[in-house]
Amino acid sequence: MNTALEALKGFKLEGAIEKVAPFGSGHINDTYKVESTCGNYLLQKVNTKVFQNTETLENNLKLLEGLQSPVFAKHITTESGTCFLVDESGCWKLQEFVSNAYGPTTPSNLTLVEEVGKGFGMFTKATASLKAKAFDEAIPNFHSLKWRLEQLDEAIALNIANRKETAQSLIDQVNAFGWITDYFNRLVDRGLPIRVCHNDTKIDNILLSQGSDEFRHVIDLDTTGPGYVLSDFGDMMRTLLTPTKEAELDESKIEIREGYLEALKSGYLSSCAESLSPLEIENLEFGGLYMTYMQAIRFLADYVNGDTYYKISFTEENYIRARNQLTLLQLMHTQIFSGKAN
Ligand code: GN1
Ligand code: MG
Repeated sequence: MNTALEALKGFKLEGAIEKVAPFGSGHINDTYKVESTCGNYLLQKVNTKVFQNTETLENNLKLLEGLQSPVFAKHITTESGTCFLVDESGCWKLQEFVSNAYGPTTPSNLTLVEEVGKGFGMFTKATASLKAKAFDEAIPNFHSLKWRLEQLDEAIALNIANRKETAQSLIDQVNAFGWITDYFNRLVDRGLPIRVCHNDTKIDNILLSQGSDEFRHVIDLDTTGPGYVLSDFGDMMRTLLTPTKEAELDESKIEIREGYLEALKSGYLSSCAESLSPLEIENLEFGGLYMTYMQAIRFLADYVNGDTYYKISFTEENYIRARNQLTLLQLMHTQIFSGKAN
C-alpha cells in the first residue's frame, strides 16, 4: 500500500488522502479505491509483465481522451501531464471514482444486458471516427487467434508444469473447433474491417448507475486498439449470455438464456448500427464463438504453463475456466450457430 501512496503523490490531486483500499476483481492489474478530502478515485497498478510498453498505453489513452466523450470516465493526469505515472514500483493510472455507480459482475436480467450492449455500442460509435492505425497494440497479437493457438502448441510441447495429460481432453476439444480459424480467415478475406476496439468488453468493464442500471462509462481501456468487431461483440456474448462466472465449479449451470442474445444485440445496435458494415452486422454472432474459443485457448495454455498469466485463487482454476469456456462454446455452436458454419 505504501507504493500506492507514493504513486499518488505524482498525480494532480488537491485533497488529502484519507483511505486507500483494494477494489474489484480484475485478473491482471491491481486496483485500489482512493478516498480523499476532495473526492474518490480509482488507482490502478498496471501489470507491466503483461503491458510491457507503457508509452503505447499513454499514446492510446491520449487518443481516446482527445474525443472528450462522456463514454469514458475522466482520468487524472500526473504533474507532468501524462495519464500514466511510471516510478520504481511500477506503472500507475488514476481516474475519477464514479459515484452512485457499480460494475456488474453477473448478467442478472435482460434489461441490464441490453444496457451493457448499449454502453459498449456507444464505445464503438464514439471511436468510429478514430483511425485504427493511429493506435498501437498494447499487447502485440492480443486477439490473434493464430498466435493464441501457437502459444497453446508451444505450452503443450514444453509441458513445463507436467499437465499435458490432464489437459488432453480439453486439447482435443480445442482441436475439434479448428474450423473457427478458417471461418474467421474467410471473413477477413471478404473485407471484415479493422476498427478501434476496446478488446476487453467483458461485463466487469462497464459502470452502471446504482438503482436504475443506466449506462455510465466504459472502463479498463488499456487494451483499446486495432481489432475486429467480433472481439467486442463476442466478449459480451461470452460473459452476458450465461449466468455463470468463468470459474463456476458446477458445469451444468452453464446455459445460454432465452432472449439474452436478442437483448444484447438490440442494445448494441441501437447505439452503433450506423457505424458498422453489413458484413460486420451479419457476423456479430460468430464473434461469440470466436472470442469464447480464444479465451478457452488462453486459459488452457496458462493451465498447461503452470498458471503464469491469470491470477488464480485455487489450483485447478485455469483448467476449470478453460473447461467452462469450451462448454459455453459448444452451447453457442449448437444453439446459436448451427447450420451457419462447419
Ligand atoms: C483479463 O484484466 P481483466 O480481468 O479485465 C484479460 C482479458 C480476458 C479476461 C478474462 C490484459 O481481463 O483479455 O478476456 O481477463 N486481460 C488481459 O476474464 O489479458
Ligand atoms: Mg482488462
